[in-house]
Amino acid sequence: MKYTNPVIRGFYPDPSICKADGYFYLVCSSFQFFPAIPLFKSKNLVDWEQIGHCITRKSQLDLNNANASGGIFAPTIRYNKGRFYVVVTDTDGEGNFYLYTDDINGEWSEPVKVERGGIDPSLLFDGDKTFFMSNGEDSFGENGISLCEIDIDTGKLLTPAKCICKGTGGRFIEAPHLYHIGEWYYLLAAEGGTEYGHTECMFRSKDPYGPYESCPHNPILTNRNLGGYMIQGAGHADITEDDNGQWWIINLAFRQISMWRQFHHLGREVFLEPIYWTEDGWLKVGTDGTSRIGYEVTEDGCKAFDSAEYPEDKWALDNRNACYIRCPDYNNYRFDGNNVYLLGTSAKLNSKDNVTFVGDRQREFNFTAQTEIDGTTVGEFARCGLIAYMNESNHYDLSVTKSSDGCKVTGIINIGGVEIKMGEISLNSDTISLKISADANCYKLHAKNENGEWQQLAAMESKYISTEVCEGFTGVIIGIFCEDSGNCPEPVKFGICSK
Ligand code: 6LW
Repeated sequence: MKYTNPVIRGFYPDPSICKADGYFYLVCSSFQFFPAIPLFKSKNLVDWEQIGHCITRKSQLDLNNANASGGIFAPTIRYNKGRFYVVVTDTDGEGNFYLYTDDINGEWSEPVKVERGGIDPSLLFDGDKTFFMSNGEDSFGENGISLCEIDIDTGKLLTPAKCICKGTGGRFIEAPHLYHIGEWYYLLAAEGGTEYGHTECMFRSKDPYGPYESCPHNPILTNRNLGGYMIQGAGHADITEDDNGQWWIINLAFRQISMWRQFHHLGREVFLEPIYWTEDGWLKVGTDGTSRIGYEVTEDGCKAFDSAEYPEDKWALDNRNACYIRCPDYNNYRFDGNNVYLLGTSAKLNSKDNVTFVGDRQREFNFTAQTEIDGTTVGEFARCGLIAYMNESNHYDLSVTKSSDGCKVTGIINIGGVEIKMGEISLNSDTISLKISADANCYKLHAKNENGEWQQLAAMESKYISTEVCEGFTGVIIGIFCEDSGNCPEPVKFGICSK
């Protein structure tokens, strides 16, 4: 098999994987966006299809006032006796809980709370026991990876939580996953933080509560020593075995905007490497413990390759991938064929309000997004448009408002909460065509002028909406939005150019 990383592209961090009935299933973090916890399915670990989300109902999660890069962190998916479980942290509200379903294509349960602190929870089903782990303080105030037993029917703790591992000395030991393989309990955990120093480490013990010995070649995975390499930040991993007996690790990593420019704005993405058991029962990742751009994997081993043509992508809104911010009121959205109707409210983009916004992740550096707004539907007090959105303080907008003889379009750059108005054009045509195009380094915002030609209204470097500048854990989402401060707003009609 030959493939290119990332295998899931765009902002889908903290991947966790399980296998059931010949398929692999994968979940990721979603932070302040709703629906929450994207869920993917694959036959071969390389081609993934998003089949839905685990959290689709407000009764499962309240993201009102969730912070940007707060909300839902680091789910783990596991399968046991015909049932799927996803355990996760709501960092702005409920803490740790799990959901379950017997039908992976159907709805998930209401949350079952686990009264344990920490983040990055995980489960191990082991005989008739269910172990719960997270990183943070144990029941005695000790910090590290802590483990306890829970009753999986109620979420109740059956034992106090005990710190089982403090790591190898790197900062932020997190993302624990425990596996019972043969006579060993293997613990995988990330260290170093989710930036350029990120690593994945491995430990083992014959008793789930330890003591754990550290793998002699820890970290088993890291790109921290690959200077001038596009892929950085590899860590936060989970492992699985395919039907041919080949083992695999999936992890997050990110693509810098170029070899020597240490900025990333597409978020942390999903990477895949083959892994191999050593004779003394440890894992080696890929060719040399790094996460590479591509692999060719045969029965004899694997070869890594370090360059790939990154394709161009066109944005299209699809109900399955659509992201809303915090707690959307679905009454403000109507999808009708290629058209989307957005009803603006007084909620503003530059706030933690539930602004009317729907978008999809940007998956490639080179891409174009286009929409046509029906200018006759833009109300006197409305502001609507097309946007490259990192969070409420950092986004690049094509903003449409009503003017005396039609509409005007303004290119607006928001960086660090500062709004900079760039070019503006007035139009008296009924159709307002907007386009955002980008390459790795730069976004360009255009509108069609009176002569029907694309006119650039703003251009800005991608690095200003990168994680290194804006902080946080998310990536750029391309969306359409509508605000309306009038008393009786009408929905604005957007024609979305599909792929
Ligand atoms: C997550 C932590 C991490 O909880 O980032 O990369 C945090 N690792 O494990 C948020 O995604």
